[in-house]
Amino acid sequence: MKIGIVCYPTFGGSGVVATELGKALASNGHEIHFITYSQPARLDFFSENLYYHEVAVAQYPLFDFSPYESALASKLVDVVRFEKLDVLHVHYAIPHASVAYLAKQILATHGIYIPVVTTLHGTDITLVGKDKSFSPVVTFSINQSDGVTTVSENLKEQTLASFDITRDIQVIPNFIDFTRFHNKSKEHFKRAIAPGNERVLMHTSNFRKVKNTGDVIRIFHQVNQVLPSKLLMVGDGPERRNAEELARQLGISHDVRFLGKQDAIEEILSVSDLFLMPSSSESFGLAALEAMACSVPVISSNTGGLPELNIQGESGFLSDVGDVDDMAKKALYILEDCDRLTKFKNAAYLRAKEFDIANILPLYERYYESVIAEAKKA
Ligand code: GMT
Repeated sequence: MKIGIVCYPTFGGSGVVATELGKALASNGHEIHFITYSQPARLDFFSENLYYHEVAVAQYPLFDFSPYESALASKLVDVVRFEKLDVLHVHYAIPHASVAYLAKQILATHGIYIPVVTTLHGTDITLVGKDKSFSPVVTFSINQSDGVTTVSENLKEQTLASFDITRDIQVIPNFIDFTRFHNKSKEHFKRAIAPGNERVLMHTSNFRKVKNTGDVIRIFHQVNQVLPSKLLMVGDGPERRNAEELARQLGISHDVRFLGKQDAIEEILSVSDLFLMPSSSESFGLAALEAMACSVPVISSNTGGLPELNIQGESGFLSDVGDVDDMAKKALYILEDCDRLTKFKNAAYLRAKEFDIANILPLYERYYESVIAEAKKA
C-alpha cells in the first residue's frame, strides 16, 4: 500500500506512534509518505520505502498566525495526486482530521477519492477537543473520516461520551518495538547515577500539567526518606521549573537529576528500577509501555487507558489520581525486597510483550485494507 502519514513531528506520544508505525510499515514493504512541518523526531532511519514531505507555511505581514491548515491541505492534495497514495492516516484529530477532510474534498473535484483514517490519541479528545472552540470541528471530522481508531477502549468510550459520533471506532493500542526497547547492560552508567547502589526511579514526559510532575517529586520524596534512591526526570516542558523548585524546597535536589530531552530513552530505562506515571489523564501511556519493555515496573494513576496496560499487583500498581501516599507506599513495596523487585520486573516485561509491534502492525494493515475496500465500493 502507499500510505500518507500526518502527525506532529515532535517527541509527543502521537508523533512517536505515527513515526514508529510508518517505519514498521516501510520495513514490511509498504511505501510510506510522512507529511509534516518538520522531520519527525524519530525518523532517524533510512529505507527506500520512506519519504518525507515538508509542509512549508508562507509568511506574510498580514498574518498574525500563519495559516498552517491551508498549507497542510495543499500539500496533502499535491502528495496524494503526485504519489498516487491509497490512504491517508492522520494522527491527533486537531487539526489533522479536518485538514484531511478538506484535502479529500479538493481531490474529489479532480476525480480522486482518497480514504482518510483518523487515529485519536488522547488530549485531542479528553482535554483540547472538548473545548467549545474545537468540538464541532472535531465531531464533524471524526464522523467524516473513512476509518477511526483510538489507542484504548477507554478513549473510545470517552469519545462516544463526549461527542455526537455516528460511526464505528476501532481500538488499536499503542505498541512497542523490542529491537530497540529492551533491557541493556549499562552498569557503568548505573554506577555513575547511583554510586551507593541506590534504587533508581524514573519519569519521562513533556512536563505538561496533565503529567502531574509535582506528584512524581512528592512520591520520590517519600520513597527516598525510607529507602535512599535517585530520581531521573527525562524530558522538558512547561512544568519543569516548578518540579525543579519543588525538589529544592523538599531538600532532595541532590538526588533528583533533570536530564532534559533525551533520544536514548531505552538506555536510561535500562538503569531504572521503577517508572512513575501519576498523570491526571492518560489515554494509553506509551512511556509506561516503553518502561515495561525494558523490564521496569510502573507505579501509575488508574486514569484513562492505564488499567488496560498496567496490571495491578503484577506489572506494577495503580492508585487514584493525586494519591501520592498510596503511590509511595506501593513503590516502596516493590523496591524494598530484591526478589519481589525481580518478580515485578519480569512481569512488566511479559505484559509489554503483548503489545509487541509484531502483534499490532497487522491490525493496522487489515484496517487500512478494509477502509480502502469500503471506499472502492462507495
Ligand atoms: O494527547 C496528548 O496529550 C498528546 C499525545 C501526544 O502526542 O503526546 O499523547 C497521547 O498519545 C499517546 C500515544 O497514543 C498516548 O500513549 C498517551 O497516553 C496520550 N497522552 C495523554 O492522553 C495525556
